[in-house]
Amino acid sequence: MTFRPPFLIAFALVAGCSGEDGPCGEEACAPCMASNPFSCSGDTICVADACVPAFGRSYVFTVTTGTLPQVDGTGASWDEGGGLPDVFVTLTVNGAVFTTPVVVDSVTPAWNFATPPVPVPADTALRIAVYDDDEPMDTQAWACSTDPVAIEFLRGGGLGCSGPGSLPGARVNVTVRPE
Ligand SMILES: [Ca+2]
Ligand SMILES: [Ca+2]
Repeated sequence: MTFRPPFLIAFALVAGCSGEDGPCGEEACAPCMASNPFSCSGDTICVADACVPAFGRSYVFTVTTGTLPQVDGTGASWDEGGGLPDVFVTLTVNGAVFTTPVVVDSVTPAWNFATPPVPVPADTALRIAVYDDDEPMDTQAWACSTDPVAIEFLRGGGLGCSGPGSLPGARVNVTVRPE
């Protein structure tokens, strides 16, 4: 029992020391304005008016909206016998898969589907894949991958995943914000 108070004091000193080391170490993080996220450079993003390390924190990804052509990449209708696409999107972050609901018969689907907070370490692999819901098998319309995920995506707060040449104008939009 006699050794307990000194031990607690030592522990408090260690905790206090690490608490003073902010996310940018002993230096203060560079200031920035949320309205101009690109005022941060390197591997940093603007959070609460300071450029802080982008990686090693969690983000919420939101699949917002999409635009699809009336027909698929082969020029055929999306559904057998005719019909607009029934679109859903999968978002894969380092192997964790998040799937939006299906929006039936739409070339302008809106999901506004948000993931729970997802950890994003450096060297994170991100994949966005767009599907038409079909029986017996869903058809992948197009997909985009970024590995490692680009700092510009995290910093800018979003990206679009566009279809290939046979799907001109096809696009799905995804936003990202730190937790
Ligand atoms: Ca359909
Ligand atoms: Ca379909």
